[in-house]
Amino acid sequence: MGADHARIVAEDLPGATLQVVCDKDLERARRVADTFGAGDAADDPDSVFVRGDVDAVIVASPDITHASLSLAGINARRPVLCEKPLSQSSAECLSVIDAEMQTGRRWIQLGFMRRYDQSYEEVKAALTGGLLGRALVMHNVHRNVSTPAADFTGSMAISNSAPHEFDIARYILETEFLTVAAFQPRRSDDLVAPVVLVLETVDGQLVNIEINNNAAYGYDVRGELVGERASIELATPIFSSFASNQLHSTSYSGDWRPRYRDAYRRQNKDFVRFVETGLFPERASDCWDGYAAAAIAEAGVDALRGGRKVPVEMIERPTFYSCREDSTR
Ligand code: ISE
Repeated sequence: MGADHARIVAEDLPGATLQVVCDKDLERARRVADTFGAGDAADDPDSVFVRGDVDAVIVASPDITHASLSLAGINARRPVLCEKPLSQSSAECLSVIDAEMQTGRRWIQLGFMRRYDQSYEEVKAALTGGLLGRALVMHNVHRNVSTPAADFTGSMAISNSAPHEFDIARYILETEFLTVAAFQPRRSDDLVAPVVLVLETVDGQLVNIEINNNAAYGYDVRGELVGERASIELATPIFSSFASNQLHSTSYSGDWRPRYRDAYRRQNKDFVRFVETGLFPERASDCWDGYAAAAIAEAGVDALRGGRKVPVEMIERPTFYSCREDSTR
């Protein structure tokens, strides 16, 4: 993901310059920096945040480093686009929220890029435009070809992959979750089986999510929002279809990056505007959204382990995060 963001900044982000690429493996940082024409390479993230030639930082390192690097950005007063999740621990998310609130403005834009995907944009527009009537049920399917890391577990399907659905459902329905139940079938092999989650919102709606990190056939994200009068379904952008031997076929991407290429570009353009103006983007997710995703995931992991429905426990939303416009309060 870091190399992908470096490419976006270098090739597709007017107004931004790729200044330095940082990785704990300095040689790898140098390779990416050379590939995309960055001015420099580094292996010490803390030094990068305070450089005079760095205005903002994109964090795309392993999940467990996201909160500490976001705190480094806040302490250095540098806007950060942090890949999801903010943290897999809701308590750690609260420590970042505390630090950000103490500065009086938002610094962290979180990388829930599906908010910038046109198919979800049309789902949200259909609901806010009154075409569906009251939203009742949101169905979500999220399938990866194979687990993104060797040590991936069913719990990580909930804490690493499902946060995309937690966030996009909250964003589209403009609600919070009350409870979560989680189930897992048994595979015939030792691969991580799909996890099926059923969530209740505080507004009496249902959201179900299938996370399958070992779908094998392709990267496949589906969704449907069912209202009292109509429903709307996500469509996956298809740019070509193949016909041969009396067969007609289209292809799946191998992972999320081709499928959400445009969403990442649009998200990162909003980040550049955020850096330039200090105005937090209306559409973007922030530390509160990161905290909510972590709290829901923690309840989901408990539900999977305990085999029962679990309440989603969250603090009261601070007013600091309730309005979406100006971040420079
Ligand atoms: C990965 O971190 C992502 O963000 C992808 O969008 C998601 O599909 C994948 O499951 C995650 O591991």
